[in-house]
Amino acid sequence: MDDPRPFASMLDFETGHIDTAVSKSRHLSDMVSAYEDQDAARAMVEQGDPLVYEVHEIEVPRRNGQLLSSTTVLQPGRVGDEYFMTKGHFHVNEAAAEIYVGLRGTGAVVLRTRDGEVDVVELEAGSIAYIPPSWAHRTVNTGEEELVFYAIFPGDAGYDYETIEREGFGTRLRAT
Ligand code: S6P
Ligand code: ZN
Repeated sequence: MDDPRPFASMLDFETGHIDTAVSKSRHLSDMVSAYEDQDAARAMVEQGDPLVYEVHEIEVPRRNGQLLSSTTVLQPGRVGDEYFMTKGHFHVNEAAAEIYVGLRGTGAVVLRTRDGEVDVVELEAGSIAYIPPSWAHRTVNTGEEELVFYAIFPGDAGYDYETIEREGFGTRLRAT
């Protein structure tokens, strides 16, 4: 991909849609093993396989010096008592930090290091959450409406989902 010319995209703070973005959807069937109660997750998949989240990304070259950005629209809902969440990942480039700007809804970012240290940062409209290098991150919707946030991260960050699929985050956010 060539270096882009300067450009502006339009972000709808309500829906999270970006006019120039490429979108992808994650349904529950894409992430059954992320939830503790996998029997409950499989039952929900059979009953209609709900949409859990969508990501709308502004595409730029995936290399050092570029900045990727995207919105995530995370649905409200639960599998058993565990809130809907993203899969979560480390960046392949461990030096790559990230910023999340909360636009709508209520939730949290769950983070962990490779050594298993865990942290949780609240995310709501107006929050600016800082994800330092080397911290894996997953967002969780603890509210009753969609959780919408805008993410900015280095073009060469990359996604390591496998470590999280194998080891999880060491903590789960549940309805009490
Ligand atoms: C990318 C950034 C977000 C997530 C998105 C979906 O570095 O952290 O755009 O990709 O929230 O989460 P996940 O874990 O499925 O990529
Ligand atoms: Zn990330």
